[in-house]
Parts: sequence; C-alpha cells; structure tokens
Amino acid sequence: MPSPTRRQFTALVSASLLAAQPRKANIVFILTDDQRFDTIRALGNPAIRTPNLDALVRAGVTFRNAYCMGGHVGAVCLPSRTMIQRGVSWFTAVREQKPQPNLASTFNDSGYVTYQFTKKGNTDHPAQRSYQFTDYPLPDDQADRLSGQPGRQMADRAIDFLERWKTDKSKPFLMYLAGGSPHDPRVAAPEALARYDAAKIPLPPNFQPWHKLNNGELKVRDETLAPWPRTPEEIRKQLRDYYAVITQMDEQIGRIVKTVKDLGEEGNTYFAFTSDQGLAMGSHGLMGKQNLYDHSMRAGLILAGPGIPKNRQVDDFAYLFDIYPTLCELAGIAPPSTLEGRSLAPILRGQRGKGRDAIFLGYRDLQRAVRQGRWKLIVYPKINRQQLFDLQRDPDEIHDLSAHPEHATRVRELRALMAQQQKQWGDQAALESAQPAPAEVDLSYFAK
Ligand SMILES: [Ca+2]
Repeated sequence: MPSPTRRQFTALVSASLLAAQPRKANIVFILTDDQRFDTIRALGNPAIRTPNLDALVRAGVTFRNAYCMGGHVGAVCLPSRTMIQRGVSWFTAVREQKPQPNLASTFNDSGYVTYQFTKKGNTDHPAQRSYQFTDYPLPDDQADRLSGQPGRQMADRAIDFLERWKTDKSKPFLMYLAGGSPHDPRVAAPEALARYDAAKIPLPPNFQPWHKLNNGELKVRDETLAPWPRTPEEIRKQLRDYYAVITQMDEQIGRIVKTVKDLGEEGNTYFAFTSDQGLAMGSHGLMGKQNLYDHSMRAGLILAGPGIPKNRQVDDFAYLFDIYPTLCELAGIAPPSTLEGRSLAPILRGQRGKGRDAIFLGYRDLQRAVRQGRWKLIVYPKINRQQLFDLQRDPDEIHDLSAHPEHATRVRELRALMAQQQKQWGDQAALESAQPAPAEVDLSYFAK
C-alpha cells in the first residue's frame, strides 16, 4: 500500500482530530406552565413538596428575579413562549413576523439533535417547526388514561427520545420540554391530593376577596376560575390542587433527570428550568396572569451543569428570553445578532454588575411596570392610577406607597425610567388617558 501523500495525511489527521473532539454539552430545558415562583420548597415554601426541583436548586444557580416580560394577549403563555424561543421582547416578536433565528435553529446549525415536547399552537410557529423531533400531548379524547398524571406524557416521551438518542451518541442533544402543567384544569391523582390538607395550606399573604382597582382585565377567562368574592376556602382548595399537580409534575421531572444520569450524561448536560410565568391564585383578589404583580410575572429560573456553582441563589435581574443566549454561551455557540436577550453566564460565573439595571413589564395596553433595585412602579393607563411598592420591605406588594409625599420624587423618576424603557423596547402604549375609566370597583361590578 503506497504511503499517503502529504495532503491525504493532513486530511487524515484533521479527521481524527475532529473525531477526538469532545461532543458539545447536552441541554435539557424544562418549562412548566403557570408555576408561581413560590411553589418550589427549596425557594422558601414549606407547604409544598418538590424534592426533585429542590435537588435542582441545590445543584445550580437560581435567579430569584427572573421575569416574563408580559404580553399582548390574555393567553400570556403564547408571547412568553415565543419570547423564550426567539430571544426577543414581545414588542419585537409582535412587530417582526418574518421567520427569525430561534433556539432550535441555532442549535440545529451547531450540530445538535433538537427535540421538543410542547403544547400545540402556544408558541411562534416557525420556532416550533424548527425542532427536528416533536411530540405533542395527546388530544383530550385520547388522554383519558393519563388523567390525574400531570407531567407523565412529557416524561414518557422525553425518556423515549433519550432511549433513541443513546443508540447513536455522535451528536449532542437539546431538549425543550414545555408541558401544560400546572395550568388549569388541574387534575391530580387521589394519592397526590391526599398529601395535602387544604385547611392547612397557608393563604398568600396578599390574599384579597377581589381586586379593588380596575386593571382592565378583571373578567378575563382566568379570573372566572373562582367566584367573587374569593373566599379563603375556595383559594385553599385550588392551592391544594395546584400543589398536588406540581408535586406529581416534580416526580416526572425527577424521572427525566434520572434518565440523563443513567445514560452517564450528567457531567456533560446543562439543565435549565423555569415556567412561562406565574399565577395569582388568590393574591390581590386575582386568579390569573393578566397582571404585572410579581406572583404572576416572576418565575423560578434554575441553571445547573458543568462549571455552574452549586446551591446558589442570586438577585440579579433576568428576563426569561435571556435563557436562549445563556444556553448558547454555555454550549460555546455564538448567539444570533437578532437576539435582545443577554447571556446570564457572566452572572453564573459570579461576575458582579453584569445584570440588567431595570426590568420593564407590560400587559396589552392596560398595564405597564418598571422595577429598579427594590422599587417597583405599576401604571394603569386606562384609569390614570399607579402603585409603588418597596419589594425589599414588602415583597408581596401589599402597601402602595405611590401617594405618599416622601416618595413623589421616586415616582417621578420611575415614570421617567418607564418612558425610557418604552423607547428602548419600542413600546408605543400611552401611559395615561384623557378620559379615564372609573378606577375603583366594588363587588357589584362582578355581578354584571
Ligand atoms: Ca402559562
């Protein structure tokens, strides 16, 4: 056999070097639906049982101030999931309808196998179509046998995918697991419900029988899921169902994590966990996510994997659409230039002063909010009202300080910051009305 020419030899060496290069890290990104920040035991709620999410909190870094930016429709899940998949604000997502780079397309281009389990029609369609492999939940009429097993389908399909992947491990995988729990209807198994005594579940500290300010969206679908006035008994019963569903979902997340470990991939896999936004569940007299209070817009965001510090919680601000560029950086991939999200990797590395200075939130043209440091201002443009909260002393947003004279300067500054943020994100909404609607509502409003 003749010896290889110099060119052939170079090609051979290059090929063997390529083959010897370690595979990029795998990504498992789990997105739950409507899961409040305070429904993970390790984040400070002793009334709920979430051993697998607690383990994830201990394994990585939790962002305590990660926000969904809001949305232009009552089904906030849709803009939230679109922002997450496209790495841009909802203002940009609404304006820019042409297909854009998305999480799956970026990882496809970098040699990944991309898989999703996702609610149908609840995300930007081009982004959904970009995944190489997709499983949708069974239609309701076929899913009866899985009733009372929230998260089960998602875990079964995810594990099926991993079992197929292990027959050819040449490419790393990105899994986006975006199930529909604990979104209503919340059907838990009897044994899961039996773990919770509704009478003993604490009410949220900001529980109210109804929302006294007309935020413009008091009768939207989610708000009709409990009668007015909200009663402690009804809210406790709904919280029991919510917690039981989350506990069952947590078990299924545990099955997925265990499968990754059993494949020997734990040391080469990043886990990202969050929810598309929170939920009111009786807080402020509300039930849904069509408001800008922290209980509805904040979500627990956990990142864990090789090189990420363990069991750390940080207060740096983040948007959920920062996850996309963060996963890019963790995987060593250059993020597309269209992204408005910012990588959180410097914060994971412990670098201070790398986070956002402020958080801006919006809901339709009905509500706007800005947070800077401990202060949060919510503006209701249709009724010319505002609320100022000191989240350090009042994390439950109970005491509105906006009318206190000693905070007048602060309110002015936060309104100026809000206007600047509107400009930055391309938000055209007016912040006040020439003919405002009546601001206060009493119980008779809900009878109509
Ligand atoms: Ca949702």
